[in-house]
Amino acid sequence: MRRTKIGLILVFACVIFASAPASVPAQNAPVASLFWAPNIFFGDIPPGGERAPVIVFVHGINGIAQDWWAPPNDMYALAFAAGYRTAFVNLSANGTRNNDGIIPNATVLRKALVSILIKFNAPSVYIVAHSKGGVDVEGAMLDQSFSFYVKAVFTIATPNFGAEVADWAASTGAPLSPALEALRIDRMAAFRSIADPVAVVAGVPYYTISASNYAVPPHPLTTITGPILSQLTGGVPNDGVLTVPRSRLSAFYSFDLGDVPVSHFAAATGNLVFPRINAQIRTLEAGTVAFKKIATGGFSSDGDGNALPGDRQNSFPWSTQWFKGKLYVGTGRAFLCVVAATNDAATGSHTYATPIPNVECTPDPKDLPLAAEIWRYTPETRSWERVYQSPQDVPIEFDAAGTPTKFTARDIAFRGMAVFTENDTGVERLYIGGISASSLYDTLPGYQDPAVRRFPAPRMLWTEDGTTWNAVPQTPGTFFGDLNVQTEKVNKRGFRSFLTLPDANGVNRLFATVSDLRGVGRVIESSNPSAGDNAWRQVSPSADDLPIFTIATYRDQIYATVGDDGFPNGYAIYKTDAATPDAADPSRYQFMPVVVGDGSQLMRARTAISMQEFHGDLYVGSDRPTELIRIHPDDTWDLIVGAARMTSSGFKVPLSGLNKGFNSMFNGHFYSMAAYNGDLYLGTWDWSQDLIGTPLDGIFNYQYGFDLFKTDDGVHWSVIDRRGLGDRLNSSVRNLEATPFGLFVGATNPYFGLQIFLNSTVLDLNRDGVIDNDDIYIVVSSQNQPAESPSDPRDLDRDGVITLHDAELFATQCTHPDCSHGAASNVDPPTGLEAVFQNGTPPLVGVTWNGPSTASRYHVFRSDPTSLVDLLPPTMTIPLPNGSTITVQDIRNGALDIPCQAGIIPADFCALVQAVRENTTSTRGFHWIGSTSNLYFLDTSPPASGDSLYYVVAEDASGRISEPTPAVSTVGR
Ligand SMILES: [Ca+2]
Ligand SMILES: [Ca+2]
Repeated sequence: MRRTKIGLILVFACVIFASAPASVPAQNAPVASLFWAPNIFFGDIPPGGERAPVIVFVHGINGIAQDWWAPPNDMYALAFAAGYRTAFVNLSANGTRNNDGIIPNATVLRKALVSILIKFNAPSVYIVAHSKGGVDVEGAMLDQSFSFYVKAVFTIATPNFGAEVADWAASTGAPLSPALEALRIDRMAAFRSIADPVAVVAGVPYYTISASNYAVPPHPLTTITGPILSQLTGGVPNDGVLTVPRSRLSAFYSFDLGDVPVSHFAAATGNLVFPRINAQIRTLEAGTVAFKKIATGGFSSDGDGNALPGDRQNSFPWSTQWFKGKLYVGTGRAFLCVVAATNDAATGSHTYATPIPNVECTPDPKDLPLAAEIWRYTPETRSWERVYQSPQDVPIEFDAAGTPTKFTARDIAFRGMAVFTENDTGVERLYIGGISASSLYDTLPGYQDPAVRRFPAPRMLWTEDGTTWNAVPQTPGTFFGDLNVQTEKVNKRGFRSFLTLPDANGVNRLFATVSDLRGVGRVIESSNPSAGDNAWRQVSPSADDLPIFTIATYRDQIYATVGDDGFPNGYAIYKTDAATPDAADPSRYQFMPVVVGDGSQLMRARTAISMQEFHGDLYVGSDRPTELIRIHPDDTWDLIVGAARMTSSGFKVPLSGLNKGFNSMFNGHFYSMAAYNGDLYLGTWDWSQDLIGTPLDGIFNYQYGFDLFKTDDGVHWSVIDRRGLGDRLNSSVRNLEATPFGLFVGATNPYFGLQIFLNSTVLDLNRDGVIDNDDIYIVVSSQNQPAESPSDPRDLDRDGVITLHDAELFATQCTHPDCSHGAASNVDPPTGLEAVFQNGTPPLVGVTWNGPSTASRYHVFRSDPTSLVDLLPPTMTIPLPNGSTITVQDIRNGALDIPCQAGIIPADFCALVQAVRENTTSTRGFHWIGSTSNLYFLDTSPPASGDSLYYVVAEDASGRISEPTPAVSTVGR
């Protein structure tokens, strides 16, 4: 059976391998479908483009849909060749040239979008609009049920601030068409006063392109109006209908993609504007192309939309682990409700009663659905199953006789996992650490007297087969049984961080941290972990003295991140050989400082969060203020990302040139890291979406969603995505799990449920951008060879030998169902990017790079810093967490310094306070600034502050775009 199947694949692979690449067929003209609506024309679907991004084209004043493909316009041809699905809307239902006003056209667009989304089965679209079509789109975007499905809008020569020509026409006294009437300057000013605030809150980016030369090509209207307009405006460039500045939009939600030197009616020509639109969309799409969503809504559906029995209350993929060829995910439930209820229990506050936007908490916190779940993904069948659900057996309400009347879950989250090889049997088991509900409920009346009843201890479970789960024994009076007896100020509410490390005699030991709900705790150890009870012991000092957050193995020792509120001088890194006894308490191990806080930072990171070995160094990411350091084998260390600062080992500047948070004050944790396919990946927790519903919502909403970065050398970092991989309510990358089948991303979404993504590029053996028969052929032709390393990607089952079984597994992971060639293909990105700022009038930035030989041109992108002074006016009032308000100027004057230092105000808010105090700059999205066939580009209009970031993409002769180079800063040059 297996041989037959593989034989067929082999034959097929050889045929494909030997054949010449198929030529791309020419596209047919878009056709309207009476079924969907006579005014929507659908373009051909490009080869392999069944799931490609969709672009909706909207014509301008006096236009029709055919304007986009009637010669000489090559817009549709270029969009098809670049692989997009396309739809072209006629704003007039009867197909005549349209001169209607904004409201009727916006109504047409709203109806059309529904049809387009259904026809393509697409989650969202890009919109490209010419002239007044852009204003019509902005009108449709006033409706959230429209803007929700739009990823970005490109306007070309759109009279966003009206058109001088409309005012002239009105001044003649002649009756105006509704379209022209709408474009009068005072009318558009009124429209802007409505549309701008809505656009700011919607958070959908606009990209504007202007037309600047009324004379090219000659046009009966613009050759007459252009010179007059130029004279009246003192030479401001115009397209014969409007001046360039009138086509731009507010910098709060738009990016300017420059001018094309043609007149108004020629500006929508494909070869003039499509290359920059394509480059911009490709870079916006880069993350979601590389990372496929395979589960969403807290396991309420898989990546193809098939229903799963999870729900949105699975907020957190709090632990992930690869075990026996499958991925396991432990969830945390109803996270923001738990935080509010915990806060109430700890402080007596009533934060639980305050509704949180997009979050459903039960009216009574004792009814919260908290039973944590364990899910399993089988890559070869691409299927998910729930393999465990915590029992609902902890009493939290009692009647007068003391009989329980209400119960909650035994485990409200599974926060850490590890694979451990048992010393007696040699079998591998998966261990998983739970969190109890004690932080919510142990202050309830039934738990006031420990002699009567103690809240149950947090549990640890283990499994050999992935479906049968066993609890580690916890007999009261033993070490493991008494984890609910609080012996230190830092509580024991659950397990967080796990690792395995053999001792000098080769005896395997499982280490775990026992922590409070925040994750601060101490290290315990066992060489027979499933025995529980007294087979475990604490091996680190008291968490009150050495508060440990995360542990990791580095050079056969255990490195631990250390810190807490009040811990002197900020976060630290300690290590232990897990053998030498502590002089003060020989029952514990000696922990030695590696990196210690220096106390010189205004605001100090409470602790460090993540650790990952890469290229022989240990990378460590911190809590706020977020910085990334790397520790060398001799325990010296570099600052990679963060504010230049004095440290206990001298003054350090960030080697990457990137400031704290990768230049975003909202990156509150460098949360997770993984080494995968030659790169180090880093995902963040971005707290900006906590501003939803506050006055700062619209100002910062372009920041919402976690950030994801990668580097191949530890110093030069590429931005994969800054907006949560397509969902801006994805607040953090809690786990990155590198596996033989790819890199899994566990994304927290505390609003609508966690999401899981998979990057499979390690299986693209010939690096052409698709997993297909060519890659299978490479595996088949290496059969019976030993794997070159333990992580040889061809040895997919990791049995040490490349066999037909590996090829068969490869065949389950193809980009397209039949393992045939896809349309997508790789272009190598440029290398060696540098940006040099030259202070002068005007300032200039010279950008240089080396190009791949296949590139025909390059697109340069820039991300501009925005100063908080410019974003937040001094008189703006900001509500405090306690309900009172304060002005920006008060904050700037230091009114909140003491409450923040004392920890009275939540850390998120104090991060904002600090940002205001320091006038932090906030980085905006990358936008296209120019194209060239040279290996250099001179940016003649950089922000004067000079601290922009740049990256470059390469485009080959067939219009394919590479992934971006690492982003480089001009700072410090
Ligand atoms: Ca391939
Ligand atoms: Ca194998």
